Amino acid sequence: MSQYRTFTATDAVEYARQFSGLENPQQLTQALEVGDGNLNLVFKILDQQGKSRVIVKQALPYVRCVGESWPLTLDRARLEAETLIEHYKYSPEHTVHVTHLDASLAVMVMEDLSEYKIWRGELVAGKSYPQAARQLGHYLASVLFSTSDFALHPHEKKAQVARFINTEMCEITEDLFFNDPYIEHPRNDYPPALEPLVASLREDAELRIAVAELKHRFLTHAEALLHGDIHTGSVFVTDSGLKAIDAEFGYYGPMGFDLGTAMGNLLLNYCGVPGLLAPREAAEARDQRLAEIITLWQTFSDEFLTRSEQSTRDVALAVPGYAQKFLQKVWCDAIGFCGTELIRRTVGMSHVADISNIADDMMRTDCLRHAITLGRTLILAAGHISDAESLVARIRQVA
Ligand code: SR1
Ligand code: MG
Repeated sequence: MSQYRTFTATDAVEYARQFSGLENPQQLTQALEVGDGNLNLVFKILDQQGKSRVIVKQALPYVRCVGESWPLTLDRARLEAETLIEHYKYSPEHTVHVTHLDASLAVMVMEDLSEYKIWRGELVAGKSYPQAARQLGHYLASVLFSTSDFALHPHEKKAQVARFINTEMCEITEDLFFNDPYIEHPRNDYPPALEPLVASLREDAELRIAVAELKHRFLTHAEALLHGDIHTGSVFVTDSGLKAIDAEFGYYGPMGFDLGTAMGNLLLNYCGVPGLLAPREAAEARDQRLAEIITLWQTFSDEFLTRSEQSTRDVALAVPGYAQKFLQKVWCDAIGFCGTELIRRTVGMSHVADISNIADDMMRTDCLRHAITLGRTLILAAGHISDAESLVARIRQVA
């Protein structure tokens, strides 16, 4: 059993030489630390020609973006690697390939994805990837169906629920999504001009009950092995491909959480583009984000239904009409969770470049206001929006 130590670049190269699985590991000579997320160290391991060949990722014993004052379990590296390995079984085309894990060092080795770009960065730059929403819908349908009671033997499903208990990472989500934005909390972060709007969230009894209901579902509904943090910064894209990464929040939860997180991040971009792009490009980008939300849901639900018709294992769940009924609930959850993602990324501590990168203070505040108002509308309307077209119509009504 290895003793945990935080890797230097030299350690990462040495480790990659041992565990990359490459035919000629001695070609690996240099490491670049490229982690720009909130939590971990990420090293690109380069060969003698300076080409990145493999990735070494290590969890730190604290939240990287905050520092040692916020300690965090190292077991998240195991949970991340095992979630990705599980998802890779069911969607190898859309999941990063983890090839090695050492849980005691909190280190994993995975395929290099240098030809891919982070979807959020591309969206912020005004670039669209027409295939991405369909591929994300396909990924989510494949992994969520295949890890659920529709597909697994009940003994295996229960063993998986236990294996993927992710107490500390879930607690972060429980606090940041469902608590902080609706109370006065030092982690919250928004401009003073928005105080009246944020205060009105705290005082909105109907909203607070709807958020409580969503949190309760997040706490209790072990429907499938979720990615747990599938925002556009956890998705790599090329013109033809898409891969999910960064699954340290993976656990058994409600399917609508993953769909809602993805939809919420498309809507954060929708809210931010007027501050990032020229008016004509912004209008085009907005139409694209709404079309992507429709495609994401259509692909997910079509693929989920096809799979349920062909391979539902449980005789009761296989009864005609049940999968459709279940998907209605997933849809309703997804809209609600989407609303909570919009609010926690604007009122809470963890903001996104789609809005933070807006240089003009007034414009940025207007975009934040729009996202908060949209989030509240969606949380409250979630049970009354029957399909993706109606959702888009409702989004367009919120100015
Ligand atoms: C303290 S971690 C803050 C956020 O970063 C991660 O990417 C998750 O989205 C988490 O909520
Ligand atoms: Mg992440």
